[in-house]
Order: sequence, then C-alpha cells, then structure tokens
Amino acid sequence: MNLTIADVRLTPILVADPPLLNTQGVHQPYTPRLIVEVETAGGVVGFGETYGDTKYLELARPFARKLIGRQVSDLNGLFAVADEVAVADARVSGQVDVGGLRGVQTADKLRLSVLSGFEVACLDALGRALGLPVHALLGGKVRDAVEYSAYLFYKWADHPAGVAAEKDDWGAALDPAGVVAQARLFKERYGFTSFKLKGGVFPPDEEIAAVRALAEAFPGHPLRLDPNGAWSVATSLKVAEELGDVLEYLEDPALGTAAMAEVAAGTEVPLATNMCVTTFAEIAEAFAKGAVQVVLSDHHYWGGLRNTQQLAAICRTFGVGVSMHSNTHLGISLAAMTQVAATVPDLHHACDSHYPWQTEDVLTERLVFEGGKVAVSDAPGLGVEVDRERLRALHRRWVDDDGGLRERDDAAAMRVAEPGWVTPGVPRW
Ligand code: GKR
Ligand code: MG
Repeated sequence: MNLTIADVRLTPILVADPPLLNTQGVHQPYTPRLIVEVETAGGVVGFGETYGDTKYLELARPFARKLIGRQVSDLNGLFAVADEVAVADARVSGQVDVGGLRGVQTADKLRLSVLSGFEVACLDALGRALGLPVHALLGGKVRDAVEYSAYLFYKWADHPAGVAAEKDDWGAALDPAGVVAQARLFKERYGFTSFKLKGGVFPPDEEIAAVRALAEAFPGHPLRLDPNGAWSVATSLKVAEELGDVLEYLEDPALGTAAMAEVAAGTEVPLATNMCVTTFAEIAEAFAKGAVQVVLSDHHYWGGLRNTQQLAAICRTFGVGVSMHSNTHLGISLAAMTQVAATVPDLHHACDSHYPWQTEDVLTERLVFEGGKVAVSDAPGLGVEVDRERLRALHRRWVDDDGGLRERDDAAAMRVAEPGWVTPGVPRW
C-alpha cells in the first residue's frame, strides 16, 4: 500500500445560502467553501472541506504543494507544514486580528483552519486505504449517532430583490411566531429536539419573547440563545435572569473573556462560547476566570479532528463541557464533525450544524438527520462520496463570480437592503 501523497487538488466553490440574519448583517446568497482532495500514489482519494474565502485559499495553495511526497498518515507533520507556510508567507506570519463571528482571527487560526481541511482529507484517504472509518483512526466511536440541535435564525423570506439567489422554502422568521414556525419545520423535517436561536439581531426583549415562545411550544426541550457577543454585561445578566428557567445555556452573550467572566459571576445560567475560547492559548485565562462552562469546538479553526479531541480532554479535565460550533458548511464537514463527535466521551449537548440550511452539496447522497441525529458511518474514511459533476457546478459558480462573493461579508450583503449599514459596535445593546 503506497500512502505517499502524489497529488493535492483544491476546488473553491460558492454554495447557496438563505438570507439568515445575525448581528453583523445577513448571509450573502452564496458562501465560499474550499474542497480539498488528497490523492495517494496508490490512487486513493480523500476529501476535506474548510472555509473558502481568498485568505484561506491563498494559504491553502502553498500548503498543498508542500504535501506532495509526504505520507497521508503523517498527521503531526501537517503542523510543521503549516509553520513552513507561515514563514514563507510574511502576510500571515503577523497577527491578522480582524474581529468576527468566529472570535479574533489570528494568522495562526487561519493556518489551522486551512490545516483542518488537509487533515480531514488525509484521514479520509488513510481510512479508505486501510478499510477503516475515520472514527477508528481517532481511537474508536463511543456512540452510534451524534445529536444535533436545530439552528434557528431570524430570516427574510428572500434575498433582496434584484440579487441573484436560489429560492428556499423556509419562509420568513422575524418575530416569535415566525421563530416557532421555523422550529416546528426543523422538528418535522429532521426530528431535532434541541433548539438554538441566533440572536443579536433584534433588541433583547424581542429575542427574550422569541425564546419564551419556543419554551411554550416545546416544553422541556433544551433551548439556547446566541447573540454573538452583542450585549453588555448588564443586558446579558438581564436576559439570563429572564430566561434562566428555560435556557440550557447562553452562548457568547458578551464579547471577550473579561465580559463573559463578569456575566458568569452574576448568573447560574451556564455560558457557552465559540468566540472567546477559540484557540488553546485562550483556554487558561477563560477557565481560571470561570468565564465559560461549555466550549464549542469548530474542528476547522481548532486545527482538525485530533485537536478537537485534545480540546475535549482539556475541557473534561477542568470540568468544562464541550460541544460543537458550526458555520455554513457542506456534507464533508458534517461527516467529519460526526466522526470526531462520535469519539468524544462527555458530549452532553447537541452539536450545532448549519447543514439543513444548505440545500446544495457536493455529495452523491446527503447526510440524513433522523430524530435530530446523524448516524456514525462505519464505512471506510468519512463514509461519504463526492459527486464530481456537483462539485464542478459549484466551482463554475465560483469561477463566474466577479469576486464580490468570494469573501463572506454579511455587512456588505445587508447594505444591499439597507444602504449605509455598518456592523454595529459592541456592545450593541
Ligand atoms: O452563520 O450567521 C451565522 C453564525 O452567526 C455564524 O457565523 C457563527 O459563527 O454560528 C456561529 C456561532 O455560533 O456563533
Ligand atoms: Mg456562537
């Protein structure tokens, strides 16, 4: 069996996204993703998926070239390659520091996000070559299915008039009744029993009313609210007080470890984050200050599936919960999330996934949620097959784009409907 990497292919794509609202703006009609393929000299191909904005793509290209001749099994070596790429590319060796919904973006984090696409592709190829599922390469599954939560968004019925976009069938959700109707659809279509509402869009009282309406419609079901750090400490505490009896956790109510620690000190409601603990370096301070009770890993920016396992082990050691964050993604990423989540012993919260919002995919068969869960595949690798024609079609869209959609920019998308919109300063309320 020849496991030497003989070829690496990168395919940037644009994938349809509905008009989902968040505190920065609204999703663009198409979101960039990058599909990574690693082919061994033995002819086995493995797939990975990660963020596809230009800055990721620019890092992925030299990374891909450096992989040729290495072994797909050399997963630790990927970190050395990431360092070499950084040294070679002065633009990413300093701090990038653009704030955003995925926490502070450092050059390190960009590299890890790129690395994760290659790590998943290597694991997929290795698993296929050995006839083993990825979870077996990660030590073995401890559950047969992984639970996901319904990821509710305030949403327009359509993208603004005149904007080229795909039509979706979810309708609008702009008030408590709309949010409950969306939740019912999620339950009906996928069987989800736990619900997360993306907040930070409307004044807190309106979002409190929406969560109350969800609690009435789905008594006893786990509920979460995530305003992406849009609130002050005082507002966060008020929301925690008003919703304390129905919330499983409050996610990133305020921005940054210091503010989160202040909120945590003033409420019994557990706080979760995918914004203030997004790297290993951020763990010590956040845990010492008791700022978070649940860390939401995103295997993309944490640097892959094995780093996610390491994060889970650290969380376990400190009695902090772990679950999973998600961004707009396709089936390769959902398969990767499911494989790693299957190996994490103390997974007490349903993971997030945007997948139901993506009607397009590059897979021959989409992954299925049954009773809100995705079954853990025991097939070799990730257990998914890529449809080359679908991949080509989504790549063609990327090629044909004039560059306007190649970066995810929710504020720019909002300006189409509301000229003059700028991402609100924090705290917004
Ligand atoms: O897709 O609008 C969105 C989300 O707000 C996403 O960008 C966040 O990264 O889902 C994420 C979160 O939980 O913060
Ligand atoms: Mg979040």
